Amino acid sequence: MKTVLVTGATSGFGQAIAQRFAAGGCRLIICGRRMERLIALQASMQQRWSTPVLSLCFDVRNREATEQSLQQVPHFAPALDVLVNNAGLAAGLDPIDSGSVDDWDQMVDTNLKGLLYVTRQLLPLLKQSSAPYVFNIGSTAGKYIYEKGNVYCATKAAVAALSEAMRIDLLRYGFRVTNLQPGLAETEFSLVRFKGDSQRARAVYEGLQPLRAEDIAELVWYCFNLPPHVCINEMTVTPTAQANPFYILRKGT
Ligand code: NDP
Ligand code: 8X3
Repeated sequence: MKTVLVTGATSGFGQAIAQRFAAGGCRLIICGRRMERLIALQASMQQRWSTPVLSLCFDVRNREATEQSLQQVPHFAPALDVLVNNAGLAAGLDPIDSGSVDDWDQMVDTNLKGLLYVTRQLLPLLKQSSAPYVFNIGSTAGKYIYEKGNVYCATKAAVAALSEAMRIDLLRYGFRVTNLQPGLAETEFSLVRFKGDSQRARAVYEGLQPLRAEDIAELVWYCFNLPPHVCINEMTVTPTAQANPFYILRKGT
């Protein structure tokens, strides 16, 4: 039985990815800050697929809490086969000369430093796997810098750089590392970015069929199930109605 750890499993991509691996017969470690959601997801996966689940509630920005929580993993499983670095967010959408420094801190500390804390702590356990795999959830925002995306785009460009760095530095250990870069996907992402403004969040997806969290989960599952000698380095996926962040076909336009 393979063991899979997903950060940001309380919502969106992370939740769908955890469910996909659970349905596929894996053992799951699910992480996030919202304990009640972790409990609900754990219960539903145990009930539907008899999945062994460990729930870890911590904030990836808190290095000490992250390290302490992840110390439980070796007691749950002797090796870790898959790490999905998914926890992340965009906070705000403002020009660089008026953006909130608190928003910048939150994005850098979560999307970049949090990913590093989690990965560093889990690498020894991943090395125990016969086929270790790291998925980093990047974004089209890391490929194409758009107006007011500044710091969010920079963190996702950094995720691309770190994915390549992992493939290089971990080459000798047989790691597969994929940077999965989605475009517009309807999750809680925009609600978080616009700090609860649901009208503004809804407008992001108006007039087009966005990606669903389940689409992303299916792609992760596909990559994972390729023969172990095949490593997809990068995967960029958009809704069919989105060529890139600048060309989007919306009904009525
Ligand atoms: P959601 O807001 O639905 O999910 C984000 C997840 O990240 C939640 O489970 C949240 O859990 C977790 N998270 C956020 N901050 C922290 C933190 N400090 N510590 C621990 N966990 C945290 O958004 P998505 O599913 O869309 O986003 C998942 C990833 O995909 C992100 O990295 C995002 O940047 C990326 N992405 C999203 C796209 C989209 O259009 N939706 C497109 C491209 C990339 P909790 O609040 O419980 O801590
Ligand atoms: C999320 C996609 O285009 O809103 O990373 O930045 S986008």
